[in-house]
Amino acid sequence: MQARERPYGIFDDHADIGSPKRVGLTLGILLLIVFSMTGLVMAEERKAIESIEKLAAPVTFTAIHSEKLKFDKPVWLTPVPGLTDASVILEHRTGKAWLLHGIGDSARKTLFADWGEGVTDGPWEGLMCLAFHPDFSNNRRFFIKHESLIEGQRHTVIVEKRAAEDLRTDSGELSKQLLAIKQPADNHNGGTLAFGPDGYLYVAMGDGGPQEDPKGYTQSGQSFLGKMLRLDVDDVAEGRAYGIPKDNPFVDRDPDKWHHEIWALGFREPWRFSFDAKTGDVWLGDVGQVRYEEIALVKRGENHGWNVREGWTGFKDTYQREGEVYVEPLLSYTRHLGASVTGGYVYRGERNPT
Ligand SMILES: [Ca+2]
Repeated sequence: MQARERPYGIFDDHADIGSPKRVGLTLGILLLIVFSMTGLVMAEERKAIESIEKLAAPVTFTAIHSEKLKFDKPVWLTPVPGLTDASVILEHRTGKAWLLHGIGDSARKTLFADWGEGVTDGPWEGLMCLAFHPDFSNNRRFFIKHESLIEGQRHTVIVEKRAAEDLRTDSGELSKQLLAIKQPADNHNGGTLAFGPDGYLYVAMGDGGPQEDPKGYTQSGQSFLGKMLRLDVDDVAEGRAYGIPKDNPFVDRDPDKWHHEIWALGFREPWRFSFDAKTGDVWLGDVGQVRYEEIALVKRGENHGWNVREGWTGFKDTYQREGEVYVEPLLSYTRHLGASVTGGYVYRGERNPT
């Protein structure tokens, strides 16, 4: 099954999605909180976590470079496949990507790319993420996500690029836009794109802003906003820049009503997510409106509730659909325990036992 034919490129998510008489939820938080929730009872009426027990032993961190090495608002770091001892660090607002060579006091940096000219610079807009293709060391393909002005209109774009043969810089040879998603406001643009263990590219999109998702984009199948998307960048459909995986959950739905790229929905500002290296599970931090931050375990086809649900409580019923199942977050905590949740990784090592 394929989505209806349409040229890849710019998608206008501001189309009138109708007024449903529809009765139709960030990780500096680490796994500390995730582990601390072990033993929580899944009950119908749950209250957000109000307190968290201290760990028996504090988590320790090791500096990956000296204080002399400076980065301007670094927002993402990822190792470079095919290179030993090298990572890429993205600068949020300058649009620059740096290669960090080595680790510790002797680490140094060289410029991987400067995409600043095409990247919108704002407190919530900028260069968000970079994902290397699973076979990057052979095909040199990688993907970036950032905000961009297209004919004066703000968009979030997913762009494919190719590294130089030594894998240490962007070659500049290729810049293929997979998606350009129109943004109603400068915030809530989502953060991560990453390849799953299935080889598909997952993209987390926020509700677009500005606050409370007033147009109901998150619950609409006609919008990319508030969604986890899943794209096939290897088996590319004719006339498109990507393919739709055959087992994406909504491929059997009317393509005029549901984008077939959607893998899960109901997110407000899914900033960082990661795959559990052992189980493949998707762990995601979703920034709350005012009251609750959320950590979610996301599975195929799930609706995580925003803006009908926030945390473990109701938020607004405007876009609620009758019979719709809203998946609750694994963990919901109030702001006095921390600011906007980021995301994190499942840790099974022994250096920092909990
Ligand atoms: Ca936005």
